[in-house]
Amino acid sequence: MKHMKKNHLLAILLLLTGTAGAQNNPGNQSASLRQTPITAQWMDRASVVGSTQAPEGKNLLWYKAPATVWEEALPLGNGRLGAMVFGGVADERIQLNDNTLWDGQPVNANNPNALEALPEVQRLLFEDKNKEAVKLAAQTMLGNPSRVKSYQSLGEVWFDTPQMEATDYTRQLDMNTAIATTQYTANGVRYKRETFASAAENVIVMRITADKPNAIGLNIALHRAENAQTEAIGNNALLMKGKVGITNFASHLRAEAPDGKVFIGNNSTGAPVLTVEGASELTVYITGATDYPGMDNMAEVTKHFDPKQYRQMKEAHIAQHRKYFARVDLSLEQPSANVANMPTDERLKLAKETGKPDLGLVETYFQFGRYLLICSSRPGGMPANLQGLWCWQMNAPWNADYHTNINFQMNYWPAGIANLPEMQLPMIDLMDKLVAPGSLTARQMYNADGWVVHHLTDAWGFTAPADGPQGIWPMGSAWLAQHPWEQYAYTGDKEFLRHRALPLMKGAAEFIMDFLVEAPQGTAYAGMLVTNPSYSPENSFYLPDGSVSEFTYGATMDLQIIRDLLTNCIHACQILKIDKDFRRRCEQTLARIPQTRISPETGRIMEWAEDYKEVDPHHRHTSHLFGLHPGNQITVVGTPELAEAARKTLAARGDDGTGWGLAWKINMWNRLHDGDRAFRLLSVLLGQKTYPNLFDAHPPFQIDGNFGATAAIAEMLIQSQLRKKDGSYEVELLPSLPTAMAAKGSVKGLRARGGFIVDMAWEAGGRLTRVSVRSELGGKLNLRYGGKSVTYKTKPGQTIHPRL
Ligand code: FUC
Repeated sequence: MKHMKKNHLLAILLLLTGTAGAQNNPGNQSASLRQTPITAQWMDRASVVGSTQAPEGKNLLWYKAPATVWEEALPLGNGRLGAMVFGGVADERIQLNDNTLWDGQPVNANNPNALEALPEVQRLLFEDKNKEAVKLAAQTMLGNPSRVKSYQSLGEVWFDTPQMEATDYTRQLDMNTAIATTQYTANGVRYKRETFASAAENVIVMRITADKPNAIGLNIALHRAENAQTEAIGNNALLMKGKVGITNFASHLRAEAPDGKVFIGNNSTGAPVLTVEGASELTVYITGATDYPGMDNMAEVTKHFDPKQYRQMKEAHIAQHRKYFARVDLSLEQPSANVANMPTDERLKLAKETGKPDLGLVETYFQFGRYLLICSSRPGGMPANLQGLWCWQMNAPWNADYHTNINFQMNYWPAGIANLPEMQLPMIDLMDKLVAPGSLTARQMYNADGWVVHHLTDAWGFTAPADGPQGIWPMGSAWLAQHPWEQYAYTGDKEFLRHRALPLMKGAAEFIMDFLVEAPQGTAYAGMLVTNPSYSPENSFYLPDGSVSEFTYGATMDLQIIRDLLTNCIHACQILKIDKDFRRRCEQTLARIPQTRISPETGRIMEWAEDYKEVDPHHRHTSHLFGLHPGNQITVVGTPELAEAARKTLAARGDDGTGWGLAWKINMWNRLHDGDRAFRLLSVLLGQKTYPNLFDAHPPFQIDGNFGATAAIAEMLIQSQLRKKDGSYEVELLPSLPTAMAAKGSVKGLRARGGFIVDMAWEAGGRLTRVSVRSELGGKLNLRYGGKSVTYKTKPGQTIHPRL
C-alpha cells in the first residue's frame, strides 16, 4: 500500500513537470485524469459513501461527497491568504492564493497621442461621425500596453492517503466559525480534518485527527503550475519559491505530528514529498508571502507555529471572525425538515427544478456574501477582485482584475448595509494608490486636473484605457468615488470624510469638471455640459443609417454618475464647512448637466443622448439606471415618472442575465419596491447562476454576483438611500419584502445610513411585530414603514423602540 501511495504522488509530480511517460502512470483512473494536473477538475481515488446525517445549525454549507471541480471546493480566507478545500479522502487538494500575487508591474500606459486627437474625436462624435471617431480614438487613445496582467494562483497542496474507501462522509463550511471540516470513516477509523485561515497569524492551518492512535499516514506535496520550485526544509517542511512579473513569492508548509514519523521522501524529479506515518494527530501550517510593495511579508514565510497552541489559535481565529460575522442574523421561515436536511448542492438543484429557492438557502446565500467579504477584504489588505481572492488559474478570466465599470463597485455594495463597513477600507486604500498614476493619465491624455481611472485597474495602478475602444471610458474614478462617500454615510466618521473621502471625491470631480465639454448647437444637449467620448458600458446602438456604434457623447450613465459625484461633493463640503470655491464650482457645473430623460417612443429611460435603439435589448449592463441603483436620483416617492420609466426599462431588459447582471437588476427592482419581481430574479440567480459551492456564475465564476445579491437581499428588508435636505436619511423598513419571504422572519444588525442598526421581526404578509433601532451617532432618525413615517431625535448609543 505504501508503495502504491508513493507511486501515485510521484506520478503526479512527474506529470506536472511534463516528464511522465505511460510507464510512470500507476494505472488507476485518477492518474489518467491528471494529464494536466492543475485544472479546475480533481478526482479523489477513494470510493465515498455520504453521511445520512445533516449537520446541525444554520449558516452552513455541506456536502456528501468531495469536490470534483474547483467550483465545488470550499473557500477560506483571511483577507490576504485564501484556500479552496476540496475535501478529498485518498486525494485531498487545497488550492492557495495570496491576494498580492499579481503578474505585471507598474507601467505608464498613457497614449501620448490622445491629447492632440481628443478635440477631433469629440468633434466627430458631436457630428454623428461615429465610425471615424472610433477609428481615430482606437488609434490615439488606447493604452500601451492595452492589457493588464493576471492575478494568479499561489499554488496547491496535495495530500495523498491510503484510504481508498470511506463511509459516513461529510464536508462542510461553518460560516459562524470560518472553519471547513471533512469527516469520514475508513478502515474502522473516524478521521476529521479541520481547516481555517487565521488572520492574526496569516496562516492556513489544517488539523487532522483520528479516533484511533497512530492511524494517520499520508504524503504531502506543495507545487505550482509554473514559475516556482519547491525544496525541503529540515525533515518536516517544504518551501516553494518563485517569481512572476516583479513579484517574488513563497509558500511554506510545515507538518507537526508529535507522536508520528515525519520525513522527506525522494523522487526522481527532485520535487520533495513530505511523508507522515503513524501519527495520532497532525497539524499542517501553510503560509504564503510576496514582496508586493507596502505588504512585503517574505521574512515571515517560514514562521514557526507551536501545535500545542492549536486550540488557542483556533479560538482566537473564531473570535476574530465572529466579531464581524455575528453582527447580522437573518432568519426566514424554514422549509420542511426534508429540505432543511438536504446538502447545499441538492438544495440548489431543487431551486432549479422548482424555480424557487427554499428560504433556508436564501438565508445561507445572504450570509455567504458577508462571509466572502470578511474573508477577501480586510483592513490593511488588498480589496476583493473579480474573484474575491480565490483563483486557481495563471491567466484568470478578465485577469481577475478590478473592473471599474460595475464589478469592483458591486463587490462593496453589501459593506455598509450588511454591517461590514471596515471591509470596504481596502477599496479606499486602492483608490489612494490610483491617485498618482490616475493624475498622470488625466494630465497626459486629457490635460485635466484630478485623477482618472478607465474601465479597469490592477494591483499596479493601471489607469489608461485598456482592452479595446470600450476601454475609453474615463468614468471609473467618478463612480469609485461614490464609495468613500457611502462609507461616511454609513459610519458618520467625519475624520474619514475630511481626510480620506473628500480628497478622493474632489480629485475625481476635478477631473470630470475639466473633462466635460459644452455640447454644440444642433446636438441633443446643446449648450449643456457633457462627456465626450462617452459610451454606455458595454452596450451598442444603431445609428440612423443602420450602422452600429458604441460611442457617443453624454451617455445617460455618465451624466448620472457625475450628478451623484458632484452632489456628494457638495454635501461633504457643507458638512465639513470647507472648500467653498470648489463647492461653488460643483454647484455651477451641476446646474449645466442634462437631466435623465424618458423616451417619448418607448416610455423608458433613454440610454443615450439620442433615442437610439440598442443592439441587444437584454444587455447585461443596465447602466442608464445607475440613478435608480446604486445612485438615488430616481425614486418611487421623489421622481415617480422616472421611476415608472425605470420600471419599463427594467422589464424590457428581461429577467435573465449574467450572475452580476441579475444581481444588479434585483437591487433595481427593490428600489422600485417590487419585491416579488426581485425574488423572481433571485430565483434565477440561485437556480441557474450559482455553483455548488455557492460561488456566483457569470459564468465563469465571478464574485460580484454574490456581493450584489447579498446587498439586494438586505435591501428587501431596509433601504436608506433617501437623503433629506437637513442631511438625515429616511430609513425604510420592509420596502421590498417579497411575498415569498413575508410569512415570518426576523433580521438583526443591518446598518442604515446615518449610523443606525436595525433589528426587526415580521409575520403574516410582512406585518412588523418588533422593531428596535440603535443609534450609533445620535441625530435624527426618520423611519418609514408602509404609509407611515415617524421621526425621532436620538442620542448616541440610544435604542429606539418605534411604534409603527
Ligand atoms: C464587464 C462585463 C463582463 C464581465 C467583465 C469582468 O466588462 O461586461 O460581463 O463581467 O466586466
